[in-house]
Amino acid sequence: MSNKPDIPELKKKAVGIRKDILKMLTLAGSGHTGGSLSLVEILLSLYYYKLNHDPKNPLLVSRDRVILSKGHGCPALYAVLADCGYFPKDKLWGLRKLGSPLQGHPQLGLPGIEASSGSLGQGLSIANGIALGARIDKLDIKVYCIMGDGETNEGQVWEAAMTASHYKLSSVCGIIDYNELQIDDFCCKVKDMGEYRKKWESFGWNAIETDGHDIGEMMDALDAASAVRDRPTCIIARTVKGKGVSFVEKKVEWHGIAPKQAEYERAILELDEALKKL
Ligand SMILES: Cc1ncc(C[n+]2csc(CCOP(=O)(O)OP(=O)(O)O)c2C)c(N)n1
Repeated sequence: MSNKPDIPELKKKAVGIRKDILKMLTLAGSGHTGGSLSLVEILLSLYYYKLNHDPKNPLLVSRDRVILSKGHGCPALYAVLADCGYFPKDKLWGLRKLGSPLQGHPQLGLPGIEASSGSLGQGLSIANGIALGARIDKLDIKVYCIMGDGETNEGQVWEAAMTASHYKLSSVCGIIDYNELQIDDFCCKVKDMGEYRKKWESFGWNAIETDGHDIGEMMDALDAASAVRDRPTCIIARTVKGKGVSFVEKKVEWHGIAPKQAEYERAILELDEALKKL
């Protein structure tokens, strides 16, 4: 972990990443816009601050791991990985094309991808396995698992939560992209999870609530998670689905569609305006 990066610079980078995401999705003509845009600051606080990683040596044994369990949000991950230098940026424009390593859900083989994902609910179990293996190998690594709030309706998440707490896997850190929406409605309407933070705590986890678009708060939350050595931590990062594009924000219909050309151009204008104000 390095010193804290320049937050104004990262805010500008977040706008650039959002523009990349929109271009990828528009060129692909399909994909998940809302749940990609909500992930940007979560990913930047990991990749530009917290992670021990080396994009030029993606299999570095001592690297921290990131599992994007909500795999449909991968356009955001791909854009950040390319920006870090894991692979050339022009690969982004092949999203979802036949033969491209950048498929609609992450798959092993692309540098920086630690697990194939997209079938929701599985990532935390994978994170536990990596953490237990690292314990045997005496590797001091962190394993971050990014989940959607809707995803945590899945029963497997809670089996994995019990496992992580049983084995005191403090190296595991769950991050919830808590944008309150899922595929076809608000999470509380599909299956209300009640007192969400208490739920994680009752499963033996340390839980931290934070603003998932405030990079400074996210960095502090990640540091607070590292300081806890006897339990796993869950960071509940409050986000806005579709963040940054007014006509996409909080709109359930933008879960699984890509912008059309005119929508793309409108969105880019908005983001360019936002950039001028930074
Ligand atoms: C096991 C499984 N069931 C259903 C789906 C279909 N699906 C894709 S995204 C999604 C909603 C996920 O909601 P959330 O985790 O909150 O993601 P976000 O709103 O952040 O995009 C569903 C049900 C899936 N990918 N995997």
